[in-house]
Amino acid sequence: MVALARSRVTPPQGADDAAFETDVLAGLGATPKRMPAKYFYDATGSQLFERITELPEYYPTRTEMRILRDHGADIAKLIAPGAALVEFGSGSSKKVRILLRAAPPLAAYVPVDICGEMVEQEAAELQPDFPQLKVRPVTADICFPFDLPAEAKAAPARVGFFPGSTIGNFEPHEAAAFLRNAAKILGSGATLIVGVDLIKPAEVLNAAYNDKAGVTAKFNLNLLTRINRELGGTFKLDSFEHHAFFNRERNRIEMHLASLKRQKVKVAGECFDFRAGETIHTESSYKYSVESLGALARKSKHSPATLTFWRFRLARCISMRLRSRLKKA
Ligand code: AVJ
Repeated sequence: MVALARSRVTPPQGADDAAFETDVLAGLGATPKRMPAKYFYDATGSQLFERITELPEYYPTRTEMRILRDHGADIAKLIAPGAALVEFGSGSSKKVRILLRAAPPLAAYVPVDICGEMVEQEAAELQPDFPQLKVRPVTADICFPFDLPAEAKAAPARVGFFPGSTIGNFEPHEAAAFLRNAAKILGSGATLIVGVDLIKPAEVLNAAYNDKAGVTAKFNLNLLTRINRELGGTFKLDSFEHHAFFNRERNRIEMHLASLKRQKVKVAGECFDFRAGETIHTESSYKYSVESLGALARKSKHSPATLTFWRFRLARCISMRLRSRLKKA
């Protein structure tokens, strides 16, 4: 539990209680009602997500692990010896282990996650397996600028690692802003290795977000439990239902929590009305094509000239290399 105690020393940036309350109240006050997906990841939510990754229907994690195993050596060539590796939204750090085994000696590995407990604990578990590596966890919201540890700042180069199709949780304009923010954090000229889920048949997508065991439903509903606990909410969990479907027009999975009846809910002293069937849009998971991801990168002003795609035949995820040519802002 040393890891847990240490996590309190690192102040969560942009992920504090005040931001949670502000965002939840704004989201419930909006029409249609919505909630930022990043708030799924409290300790329980992070554990539930780990269970999702093991579900038979949920292919992205398994597929990406396979890509990393089959092509780890090639992907690792993007990392110069002595560089610092910064992982955005590191979660369980399972994927980076494969990359670390293939990578040259590094100045540091910096896992960054919004869930402080998770990032500290995973770092503590990773360290003994890579005794030479300086593991320097950071608790931060990756949507905002954050400070890198001294070892990473001093390194001659920084490489970002953003697997898991987490980029799909952002609206396209937010994803472009994320790329700009990552370039600012890593420094101009840095490389970012991104894993994205590709557009695929609706049946496959719908099954992945509507698993038979109901773990995704639990993950979705846990957001209400968190609001009840942290913001004095009065959500009744049995009067909301998990809805997930592929929106073909926008190439995104939408997750919603649907109110099963007309009801009032209080959060942080404010009252909110729900019609029967009204939903809170809790997550979008955008699916990309090689072309649409390239267009996004260009829009975010990362040089298209140095864009390299990793195409993996038969695989359902792709990784993309972006070399930021941003002038220092
Ligand atoms: C962690 C954002 C990649 O969108 O597939 C899984 C989260 N939500 N099942 C995804 C999630 C429901 C996941 N990401």
